[in-house]
Amino acid sequence: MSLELATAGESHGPALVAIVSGLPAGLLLDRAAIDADLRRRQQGYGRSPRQQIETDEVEVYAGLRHGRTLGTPLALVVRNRDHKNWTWGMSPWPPEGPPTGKGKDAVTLPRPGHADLAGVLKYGLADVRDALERASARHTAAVVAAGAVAKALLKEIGIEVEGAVLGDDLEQRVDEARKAQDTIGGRVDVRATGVPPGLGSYASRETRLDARLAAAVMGIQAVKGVEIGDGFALAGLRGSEAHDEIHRDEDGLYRETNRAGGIEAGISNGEQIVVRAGMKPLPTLMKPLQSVDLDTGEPAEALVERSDTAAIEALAVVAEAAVAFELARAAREKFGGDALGDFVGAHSAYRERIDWQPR
Ligand code: EPS
Repeated sequence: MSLELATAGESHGPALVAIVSGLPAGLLLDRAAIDADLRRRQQGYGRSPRQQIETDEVEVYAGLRHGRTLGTPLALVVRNRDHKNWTWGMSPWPPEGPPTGKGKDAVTLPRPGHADLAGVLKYGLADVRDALERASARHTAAVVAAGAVAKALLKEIGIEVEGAVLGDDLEQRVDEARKAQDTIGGRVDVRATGVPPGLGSYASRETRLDARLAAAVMGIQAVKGVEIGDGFALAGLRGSEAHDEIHRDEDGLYRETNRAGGIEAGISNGEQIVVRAGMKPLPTLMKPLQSVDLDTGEPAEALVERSDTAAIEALAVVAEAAVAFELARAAREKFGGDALGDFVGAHSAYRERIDWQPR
């Protein structure tokens, strides 16, 4: 059984869409819990005025009846309220009437660090907007909606996932950057508890849980680095300092340290899963960097438009969702089942076989 996520949607188009397939039937979803995660994603310090326009809420178009999954593809939609200001500029069909509203003028000033230049070259576009709209981190609302569903599934087998910002000087850094008309990045970590040993496999690169989690988190806009556990710091240690010794007491096997971040050889080992991510500073600058006007070929300053100073708190929520979805995928592969009870039952039987309980 394979849990999959497909998303679609542009930043200022009508809506974002997420289709989650491979869920078992009978999972109870809580609309308020999904909406609460969507709100958490929007509320971080340093976000753009766009967040005052949006109040993200999930709508469900398929796969759910009376709050329970049907075991069929679940179709989630998050509308872009801002689309009303872009109805001409982002009309899916050829717009009627003269150009009006936002997005009516072509963007030709690519921002260093954004998708703008690589996107227009790759796809042969005349308007940078055709590249930046899908590349926008607005997309992460769809990931968070799907992640909330994954968290509901994981909860059924006792797994909890939580993301947090690393460093406590966030607000000061945001204030200073905003004053300087600049932007910042930052670091987050995501911890998953209750993950049994045995998710993922060393059999191949595609099945390794660490590789899969790294890809899931690296796939989030603006992420430039991912670590599992102590990650890069392990490279500077000796083996005797780096590895987590194995002990046993009356409750079973355990480790006193968790430098491996809960994964050895691509398989969860029963310890807390720890994934860290580093985010680059956001590329839309109020004091723009040097660029080239793609229309004239002349030097020009990059595009300036409404943007965030920081989105690091949002990243903590999005990375939590991405990690939850990947763990749920790995759990679906291991425990299978068309009905929720089959899935939960297989997990219980497996735990009994390996005599493991979360600490
Ligand atoms: C983004 C630019 C900004 C952000 C957006 C991501 O959008 P706008 O140009 O509409 O102000 O607000 O993030 C969101 C809308 C969101 O919901 O997270 C970008 O260029 O990536």
